[in-house]
Amino acid sequence: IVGGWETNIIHFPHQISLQLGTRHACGGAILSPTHILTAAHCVLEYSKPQYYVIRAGSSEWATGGSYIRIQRIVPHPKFHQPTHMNNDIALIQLQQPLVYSGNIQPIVLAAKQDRIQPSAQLFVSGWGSQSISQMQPEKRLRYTVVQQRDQSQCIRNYFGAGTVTSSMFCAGTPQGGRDSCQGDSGGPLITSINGRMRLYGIVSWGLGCANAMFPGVYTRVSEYTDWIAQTMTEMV
Ligand code: 4AZ
Repeated sequence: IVGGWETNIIHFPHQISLQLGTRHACGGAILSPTHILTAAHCVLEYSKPQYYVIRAGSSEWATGGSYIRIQRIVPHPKFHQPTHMNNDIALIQLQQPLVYSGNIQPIVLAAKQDRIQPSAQLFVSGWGSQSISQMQPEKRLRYTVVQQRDQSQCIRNYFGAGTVTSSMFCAGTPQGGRDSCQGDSGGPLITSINGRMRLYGIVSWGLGCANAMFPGVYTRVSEYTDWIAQTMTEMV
């Protein structure tokens, strides 16, 4: 997270750290006691579930909370990273159910018809780096506040560098300076919809971090509610 603040997991109890071996790899969001939502590009390299664990309920990715193994990974069937980043979404099933507490809570998905104001505050959180040159994740959870950027402007800005589709949205600030960054991928972007916090985006990609011209690009969660519901049912 660039241009944000340290926080406590109690304020983002849906946030998890997805780890490869003992290293933080990506973020994720709790949907149910046994289901985590993350980005497909986070689980593509080593899609064998036995290589992964998650940590929930801790402000520090390396210690505390609940440390749980993964049973199954289902990347979106139409994710093809070599071509582009479209459909960058994956479901993870845990071996043991999470026990909910103040530090461990599910987040409800934004619904298909949900619309947000351009001025809506979007909260993105994670252990990712505070600058593009930082190689290690942060020890403690951080967050920042961004706004959705104009879709056609974002498509134009990324022209030649990447394809922003209608299943993605861009978020940042007019001046730049606030963004998700390396290590935040797969993590949650939440916002208040009709007075309730909803999962609106998944950290997916971007050119560098916190550049006003190149805002963060997020998977538009509301495009995938059917796939998520159906896949969760099939996973049980
Ligand atoms: C990454 O490499 C990454 N600024 C995550 C988010 C963004 C860029 C890169 C968005 O995981």
